[in-house]
Amino acid sequence: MRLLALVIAFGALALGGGATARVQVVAKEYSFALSRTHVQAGRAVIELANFGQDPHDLRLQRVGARHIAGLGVVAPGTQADLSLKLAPGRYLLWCSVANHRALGMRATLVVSR
Ligand SMILES: [Cu+2]
Repeated sequence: MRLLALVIAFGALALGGGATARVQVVAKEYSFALSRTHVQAGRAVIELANFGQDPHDLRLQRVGARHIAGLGVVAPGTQADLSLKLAPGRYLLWCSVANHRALGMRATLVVSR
């Protein structure tokens, strides 16, 4: 019963206005696959999960903005979370290790208001 109450409370939170969007980025040699490519503006947690055999990192930049956010290198078989606030726009995500971006480790995330 207590568990059910918790589940309901969590569901209400997830539907509420201040919900945090979660996006998982699966990194492999050499691709970035996003669990979702559209989120609402606001708080977000982006998880970089390294399913590959080499270290990878994450860079994220809103098109037209100068600031680049990101995560340091994540070892194979591990993951890391980046918490941030996303303004509406189009974001480019990529791995900045060596030439991984050119090899295909890039993706686009659209943030709507
Ligand atoms: Cu990489």
